[in-house]
Amino acid sequence: MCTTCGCGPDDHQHNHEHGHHHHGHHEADPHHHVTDPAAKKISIETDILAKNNRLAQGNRALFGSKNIFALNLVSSPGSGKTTILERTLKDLGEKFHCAVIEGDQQTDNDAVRIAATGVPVKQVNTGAGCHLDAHMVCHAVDGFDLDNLELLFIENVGNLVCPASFDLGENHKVVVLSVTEGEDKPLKYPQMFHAADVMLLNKTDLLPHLDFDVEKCKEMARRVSPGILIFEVSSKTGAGMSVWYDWLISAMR
Ligand SMILES: Nc1nc2c(ncn2[C@@H]2O[C@H](COP(=O)(O)OP(=O)(O)O)[C@@H](O)[C@H]2O)c(=O)[nH]1
Ligand SMILES: [Mg+2]
Repeated sequence: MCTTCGCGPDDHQHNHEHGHHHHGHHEADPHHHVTDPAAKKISIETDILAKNNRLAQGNRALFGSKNIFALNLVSSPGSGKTTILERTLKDLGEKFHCAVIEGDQQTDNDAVRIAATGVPVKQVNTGAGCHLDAHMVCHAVDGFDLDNLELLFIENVGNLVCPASFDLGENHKVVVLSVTEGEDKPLKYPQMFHAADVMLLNKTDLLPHLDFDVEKCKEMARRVSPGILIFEVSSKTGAGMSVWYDWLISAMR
């Protein structure tokens, strides 16, 4: 058994194919006679999310006890998460003790980019998995000096769907949308924009070449998430990044 989160060796591959609830003891299985495949699917999803939420609460308690401010960066592939992190770490890395967890299905390309900034980084490859979960994060932070860590960035797998459902124990989800993706993405992927507290509208340096309507995009984001904070940035030129830093520092304190 793992001493960090209490997982057993079979946990990672457990497919819950009988729809059992696993609360650490055996009990009457309320789904034993379920034959409707849709109902069975919902039951399995509920199991997975309940387990994830439990582990996320553990992560949150750990981060809280160590005074670690954790941000979960989510977006579609290529919106600029890693580039935003590279610049943010260059600009804030000397003020705060930072660390990064890099989630990708394959390769350690992003971890190599982050390591070049001098900040400790841990790569998590999810294989076929389309999101990070709280269990992966729980193990990934194990390697960091948590007593001295102040700011933890988690770059999620590029995907605007699944990461919305998986709490990692972070303080805030930060969704990155780049102006090349079209202003309607908040309406198309409302769960993600609803789950995020902050939206970084990235690649604003490209606006002169595009028809992208910034105000329309912000209005669409606020329609699905009225309280969402929106910062317009270019992680390439650095434009707008100081406003993002100001928010980050005030939210940490
Ligand atoms: N023009 C422009 N390109 C950017 C900006 N941010 C990122 N990129 C480019 O977008 C591509 C994907 O960026 P990356 O950070 O790897 O995205 P990720 O997949 O979300 O981590 C790279 O070629 C970056 O150089 C930006 O603000 N402006
Ligand atoms: Mg990346």
